[in-house]
Amino acid sequence: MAGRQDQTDGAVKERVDTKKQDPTLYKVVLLNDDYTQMDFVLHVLETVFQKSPAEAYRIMMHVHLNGRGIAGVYPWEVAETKADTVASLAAEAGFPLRATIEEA
Ligand code: TYC
Repeated sequence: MAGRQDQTDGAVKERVDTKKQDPTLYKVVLLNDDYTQMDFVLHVLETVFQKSPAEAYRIMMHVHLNGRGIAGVYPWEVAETKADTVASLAAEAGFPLRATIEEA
């Protein structure tokens, strides 16, 4: 509407978002161990990291053979939540599976 203003006294409202946008991305890295069942790792990759069954299998085998592998890349708070979820699910299931976070 003409003449309608979101600002007063000529002060322009520059920020609408309440959250600051941090462009830095972080890798959630899954670590291999000798005890976590492969099926459990597939379940975690499919449910926490939204991977297809084929992609989950590829990542799980990569971690199994190479010691570590990227489960996903996210903004900090998302990466932290996913790594925490891996830790909770693993503890609940009695597996030592671990995920770490690294700057991408
Ligand atoms: N190495 C495990 C086994 O042989 C499988 C495994 C894969 C564990 C990936 C952890 O992040 C992992 N049962």
